Amino acid sequence: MGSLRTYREKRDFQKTSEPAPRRGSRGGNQFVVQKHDARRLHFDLRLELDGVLKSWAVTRGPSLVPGEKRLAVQTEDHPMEYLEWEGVIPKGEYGGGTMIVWDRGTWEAEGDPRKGLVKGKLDFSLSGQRLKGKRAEVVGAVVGSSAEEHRPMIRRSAGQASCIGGHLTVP
Ligand SMILES: [Mn+2]
Repeated sequence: MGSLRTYREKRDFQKTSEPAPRRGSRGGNQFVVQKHDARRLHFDLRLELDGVLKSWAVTRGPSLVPGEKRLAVQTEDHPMEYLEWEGVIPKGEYGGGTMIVWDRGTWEAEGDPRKGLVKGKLDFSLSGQRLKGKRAEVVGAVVGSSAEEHRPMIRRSAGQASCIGGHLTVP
């Protein structure tokens, strides 16, 4: 079950233009990948689950190389409004920098994603604008169990790198 408490605690909504947290409807399976030009450029992967966006910061950009690993660090759950949020977080605030939506679409878990998150292993595919179709399908494995733990995610499908923008290797 997701919680937006940490998201709220980390931010001053008088200062940041990010959305104040509200829980969304529970049935969806949308995802967003945002490009976040913060202190260090990274990508944020967010998967809708139970009315919140489960989130990971991916410290390097998408890779076109099947099997290549990307480090992903789980961050606090984000509110549904973040699916379309773009803007500039003021310097000095948490996550200060520019955020743009890099890709959006739907995701599909293999098996029960709640169990997967507890176990620290989440297999899924993405179907977005950049990351779309069978060839661009991305399957990720999240390893680790604590929120603070670094979670390497590995692209396990052998899809071809033919889509526009490449695939995320996953995140
Ligand atoms: Mn970020």
